[in-house]
Amino acid sequence: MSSISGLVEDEISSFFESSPPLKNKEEVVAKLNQFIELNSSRQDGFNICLTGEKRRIVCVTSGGTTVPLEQRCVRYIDNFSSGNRGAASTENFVKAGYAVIFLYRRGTCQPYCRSLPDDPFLECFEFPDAKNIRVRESHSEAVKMAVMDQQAAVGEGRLLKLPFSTIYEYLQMLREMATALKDVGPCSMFYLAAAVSDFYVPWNSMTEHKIQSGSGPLDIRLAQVPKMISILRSNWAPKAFCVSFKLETDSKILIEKATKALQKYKVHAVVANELSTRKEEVVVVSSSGNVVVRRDSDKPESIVEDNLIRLIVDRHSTYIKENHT
Ligand code: 9Z3
Repeated sequence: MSSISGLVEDEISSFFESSPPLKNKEEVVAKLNQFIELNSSRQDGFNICLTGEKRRIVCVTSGGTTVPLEQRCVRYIDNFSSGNRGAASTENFVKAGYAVIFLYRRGTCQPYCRSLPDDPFLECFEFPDAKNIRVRESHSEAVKMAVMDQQAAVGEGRLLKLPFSTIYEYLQMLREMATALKDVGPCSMFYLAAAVSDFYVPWNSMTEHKIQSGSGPLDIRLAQVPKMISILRSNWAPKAFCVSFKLETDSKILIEKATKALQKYKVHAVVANELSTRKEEVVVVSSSGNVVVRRDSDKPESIVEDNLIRLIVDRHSTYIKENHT
């Protein structure tokens, strides 16, 4: 594995040095280590594992990162992502036997909640009388499945959910996660579906208080966020299987950009998707060629992640076989 250039490394170091430290770092690290320890000691119930293989652990990132404009943040720039891809992928990874660390943007879509209405708390319940509360018949199956599946995943120690909001929190948490997973080696995977800001306001050059409107139009200079995938691949977790995503709105440049990302960041696959069709189809770009993955349109319940995760799990199995020591 060729290491990244000194310049990129300097940019990355200075990004972290100037970031506001994670508020709950000890708690995050403790939860991560406990989850990883629990799952690395398990070989049970993993229907796709190879003989003697430990339980696989995937880190799924989901939702968009925010870029604060003020240190005491009132305004921020956001990145589009509902979190649907990450949540649906998490469900499929758990189903395939993986333990999942779900690193998600606060307030975005959660695993097992896709069949619930937008405001489940207010829409799913009714009061037959003043003393009782019950689930409406129309939502009972969806609520039952959501609660049971989520509780089973968490109860079996297969799902750890960690929230972020800002680009600073996201990248620091990703680094903690990669460092914690380093020893899991080829059985670990990074599935980077979060929509990560390309531009940000460096903390040191950010105003502390709310920007005032009295001084006329606002000029903001955004710096480029250093691409962390390269250091994740070369230093943080070089043995992990790594899947990144490429989002474009212009389908004409999508595959070319995804292919460039594959080569530049040396990830194992890039999932290319176009904004308007992302729920129907994606293209998995890798060194073994490009595969179009579609939702089964003849099955109304089918989602593209069912077929996508099947393919990714398959690729991960091959990777483990090739790198098993
Ligand atoms: C994706 O491309 C995801 O598939 C979506 C999912 C964000 C489109 P939703 O959350 O949508 O289901 O609504 N994620 C990665 C987007 C991204 O920021 N990629 C970077 C890029 O394209 C590389 S890290 O340059």
